[in-house]
Amino acid sequence: MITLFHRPKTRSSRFIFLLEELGAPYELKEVTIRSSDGSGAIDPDNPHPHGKVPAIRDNDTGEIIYESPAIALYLTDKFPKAGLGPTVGQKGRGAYLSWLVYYGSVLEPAFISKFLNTPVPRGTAGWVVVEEAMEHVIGALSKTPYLLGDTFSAVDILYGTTFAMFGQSPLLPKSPVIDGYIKRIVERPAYARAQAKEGAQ
Ligand SMILES: N[C@@H](CCC(=O)N[C@@H](CS)C(=O)NCC(=O)O)C(=O)O
Repeated sequence: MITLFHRPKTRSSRFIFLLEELGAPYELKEVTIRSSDGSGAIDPDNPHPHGKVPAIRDNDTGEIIYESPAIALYLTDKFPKAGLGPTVGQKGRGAYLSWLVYYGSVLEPAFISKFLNTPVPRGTAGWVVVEEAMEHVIGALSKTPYLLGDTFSAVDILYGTTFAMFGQSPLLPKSPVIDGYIKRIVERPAYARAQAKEGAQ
C-alpha cells in the first residue's frame, strides 16, 4: 500500500493519475502546504523534508520518497507489470531516466526562470531557456506520440499534465504538436478517475 501525501490542484495530483494507471493499492493523505499568497502552513503529518507535495510512503518498507521524478521512477519500478516505465536492462531505460531527470533538472527550472523573468546567462546554469528546452520536447513528440516512442509512460504524466496545466499561458510556446499531446494524455480514463478522486480545494 502506498500513501500519497497530497494537496488538491498541485504537483501531487498527477501521482493520483499515475497510481490509477498503475492499478496500485494506494490511499490519499491530504495535507496543508504553504501557498504563494502567504496562506497555509506546513503540515506536521507530511514527511516531505520541506513540507511540500508530493511525497509518498511505501507502507511495505516504511520508506519515504519525494521529488516528482524519483516518485515516478520508484512507482514504475515497484509496479513493473503495468509497463509504465522500462525497468533495468529493458530497452528504453536510458531514455526513460533521461526524460525523468530532464523534467526536474531542466524543464521546470526553465519554466520557472521564465515565469520569474530572470533569464539564465548561457552556459552558466544547469538548464537552458524554455524555448530551447521545448524545441527538444517538440522535436521528440513530432516523431512519436509519446516521449518514449509509441508507448505511453510515466514521463508523459509529468510532461503532459504540466503542459495541460499551463493551458493558454504565454509561458508555453504555441504548438499543434503539444496541443495534440495534451489531448492524448488528458483523454486517458485514468486521468478522469484521478480528477474525480482529486478532492476539492
Ligand atoms: N521539486 C518538487 C516540487 C514540489 C513543490 O514545490 N510542490 C508545491 C506544490 S505544487 C508545494 O508543495 N509547495 C509548498 C511549499 O513550497 O512549501 C517536485 O517536483 O516534487
